[in-house]
Amino acid sequence: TITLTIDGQQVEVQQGATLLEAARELGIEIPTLCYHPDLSLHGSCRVCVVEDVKSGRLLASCVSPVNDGMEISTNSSKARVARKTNVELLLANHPNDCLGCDRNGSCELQDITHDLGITRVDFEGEKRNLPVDATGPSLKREPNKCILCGRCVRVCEEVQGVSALEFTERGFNSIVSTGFDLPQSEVNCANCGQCATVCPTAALTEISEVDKVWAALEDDTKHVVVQTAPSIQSSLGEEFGMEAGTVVTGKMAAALRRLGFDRIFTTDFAADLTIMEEGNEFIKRFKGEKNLPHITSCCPGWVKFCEHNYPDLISHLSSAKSPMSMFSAISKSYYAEESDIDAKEIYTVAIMPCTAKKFEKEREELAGDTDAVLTTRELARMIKEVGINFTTLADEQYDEMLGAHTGAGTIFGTTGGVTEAALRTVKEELDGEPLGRLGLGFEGIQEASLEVAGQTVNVAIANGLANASKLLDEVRAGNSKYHFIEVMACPNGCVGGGGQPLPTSKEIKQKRALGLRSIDESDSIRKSHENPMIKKLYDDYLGEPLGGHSHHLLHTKYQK
Ligand code: HC1
Ligand code: SF4
Repeated sequence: TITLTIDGQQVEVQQGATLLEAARELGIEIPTLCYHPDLSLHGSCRVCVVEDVKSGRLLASCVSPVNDGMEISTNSSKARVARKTNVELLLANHPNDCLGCDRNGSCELQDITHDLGITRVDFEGEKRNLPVDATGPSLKREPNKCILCGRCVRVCEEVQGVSALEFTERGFNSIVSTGFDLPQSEVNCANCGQCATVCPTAALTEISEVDKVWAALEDDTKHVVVQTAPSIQSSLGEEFGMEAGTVVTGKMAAALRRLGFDRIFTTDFAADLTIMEEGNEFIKRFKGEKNLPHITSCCPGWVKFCEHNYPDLISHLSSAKSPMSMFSAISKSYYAEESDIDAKEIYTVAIMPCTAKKFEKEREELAGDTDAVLTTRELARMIKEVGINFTTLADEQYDEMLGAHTGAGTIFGTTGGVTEAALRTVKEELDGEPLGRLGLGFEGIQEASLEVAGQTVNVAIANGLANASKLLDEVRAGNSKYHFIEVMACPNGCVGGGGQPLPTSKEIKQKRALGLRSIDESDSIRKSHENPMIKKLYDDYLGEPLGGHSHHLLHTKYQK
């Protein structure tokens, strides 16, 4: 270990620790911008400078390793002036439109400016006037707001293995852009939005559909149904100051009703439906030893990544539509008929933790299913706009029919959940025995083996696209031992989605995941095939899983 002094307090840390980590051990908060706990170190913004008292040198604390006997001051006047100057230089060429900015209130540059007591900027910087890329469908890129921290570049390369973003040009003209400066919608971007979750400013944000949804709600000719994705139940509260992982399902239902939605339903219902279709599809493939490993397809960022990078493996993807798209298809067919509403009047809004769901909605194979997708953050904006006091709302229930859910559908929102939900149904269907505990955690790749009807089933779960590639390379090479692979594009699954509340980190995502697990554990029905409304849907309308009616409504194709 290494012993050093920071602001007069002695601290002992492991060799190789950084000054930033050592200071945090002592509870000393040094501001940072380019640093992100889940990414590699960069050290470019120099907002985290501290003074090495013996040499008088300024060190970027996020990248400087500790040395024995060091004396560090985080708040000497030299360190404070340097830190302030570095932030003022960033502000000198930053647009001054905080009031109307998407990240007003959640911008890290704004927070640091405030915390450092910067009330005016004395440097007259030249402002950039670069075009905004809002060609969509998921993300808006506003280079004028970029502070070149490189977090988006790093997450896209290190966590996703996509490398759709890069630094281009030099000096004052440096920007983060796509290859050949093409619109983000025309490159290999998966639309996952991880870049937007690590961006400290509004240089990367989702394309908002809030105005479209307000217009639908105000249109008397439309019957507006809303579905809420599984993972939102344990994250939406963060937007209102609640602890990550707090279950707010009841408050969310109440808020949606106050916003004027005609029916409040849940994607959890459709997740159960996906299990019925996809579970039976897997059983068919497993028995026939065809297209194995079976790979899940409910995550649109993953599907896009697969289409770009592994088009040769598309036959392994489940043909089942995602729960979101299944829900929308059922809302405009079965629900419309049962409720005696003209399907053309039904407007389906999906609240998703995800930016890629905006892309999924626009896919030509799924055209007409979902009318609007709002991220968790966009829903929070609507709730705030009308002044609903979210934290004091009394719990309300989902509406009947497409509001019926199980614990299996709920855990879809966290890594491993789709696999566990599928196996609960598959195992019972094949050998009549309930599934034991899979004991899944949070690692980027997890695996499990289980005995089903006298045969071994090997499953693997990947979250984050770089991890998915490792499993996919084995499949391509013909040496994968797995029968079932779950892929979620975002770290930790949908709880870590690109549309979730900010800021975010591994710890926050894990708390959200535990929130979902707690819903499952306390649910009286925990298996998709036991959802009473799912049974009724098959009895009254669909017939059987993988039947003709299901195939037409609930399955899709992919593009090579
Ligand atoms: Fe997801 Fe899914 S779990 S993809 O992470 O299969 O977005 O929450 O809604 O469709 O159910 C997202 C979450 C979500 C779908 C389901
Ligand atoms: Fe990369 Fe995902 Fe951002 Fe696209 S959305 S640039 S894939 S991080």
